Amino acid sequence: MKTETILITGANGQIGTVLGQALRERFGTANVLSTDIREPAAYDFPFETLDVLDRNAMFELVGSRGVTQIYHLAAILSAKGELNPQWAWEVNMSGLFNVLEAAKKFGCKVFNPSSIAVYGGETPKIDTPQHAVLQPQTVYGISKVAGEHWSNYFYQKFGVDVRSVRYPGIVGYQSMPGGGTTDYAVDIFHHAVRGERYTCFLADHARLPMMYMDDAVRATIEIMDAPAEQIKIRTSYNISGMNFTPAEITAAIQAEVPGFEVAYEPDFRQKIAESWPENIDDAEARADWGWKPAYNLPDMTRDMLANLREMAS
Ligand code: NAD
Ligand code: AKB
Repeated sequence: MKTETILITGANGQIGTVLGQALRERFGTANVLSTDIREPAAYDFPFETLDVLDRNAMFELVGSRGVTQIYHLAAILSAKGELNPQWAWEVNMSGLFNVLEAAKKFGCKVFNPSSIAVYGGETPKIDTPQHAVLQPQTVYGISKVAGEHWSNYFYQKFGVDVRSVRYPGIVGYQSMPGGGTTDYAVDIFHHAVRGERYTCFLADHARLPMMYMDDAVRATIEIMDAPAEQIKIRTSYNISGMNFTPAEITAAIQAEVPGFEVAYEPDFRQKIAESWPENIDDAEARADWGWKPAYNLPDMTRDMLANLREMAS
């Protein structure tokens, strides 16, 4: 087991819940400090309440615990961000600044996730290349573009070892999503397992890049593990898993759950989905640090249903 001292921000969210467990298995429970503004309902691992906007509290924790790696997951996602843009900007930008400044002061390595939400406007939507035009249409996307560039700046100017991937929509059974446009792809499974009809807030044809949680956690650990010279992009790497429409994921679930019904009532999130790529090209991540996804839509569907059924029994 490697000796690192880890701090996770936003650890009580969709990804942090699962990544935190993976990091505890890898580095030892005592060496991973989970933090969030919300305390988990129940936990048996080190946890502290931390608002990422509280710079003094963050510096105190990072310094006093001898933190060597920060996984910065605290953020306001796309749909929630559109409902309160100034709050989203403040949390996403000032929170990141506090992490980068703490990393600079205490010599930490940082994981700062970005998103497919950096794309929009004139960006090609099919096989969107790594170095495409970035014209995000949401405050969340704007904050992710700015955050990518600030990460690169701290790397170039101060040598802070910041690494990042542009996650697609993440689907997992272990935790619920926190206010994004891709959340439907988790909700739909919970309805299917409960035997309920699902009303989807995106249109049936809204194709988006997606990834199973296992792949997302593995990508995070692999990019953080890679030798520094292999990380040639210090803004953020495209990583691809799968892509599907609501109609396609419905059909995949119906193959396992006959009679499952879905209705479509697109709301404001449909416009956000329309601004994002349908699938992205991740050639650089594959070439530089060996990224390769393991799950496709049928594999993910079977695994989601099996795990949710087991959790319900
Ligand atoms: P989430 O919304 O599920 O969790 C975010 C967590 O941050 C929440 O637990 C929330 O309580 C916490 N938080 C909010 N404000 C805070 C503050 N001021 N101080 C401390 N904590 C605060 O998000 P997630 O899906 O787990 O996403 C984690 C990261 O991955 C984010 O940067 C997000 O942009 C990125 N990402 C996620 C997805 C996805 O599909 N889940 C896709 C692309 C990128
Ligand atoms: C969201 O929908 O906001 C996130 C993301 C793709 O960044 N899941």
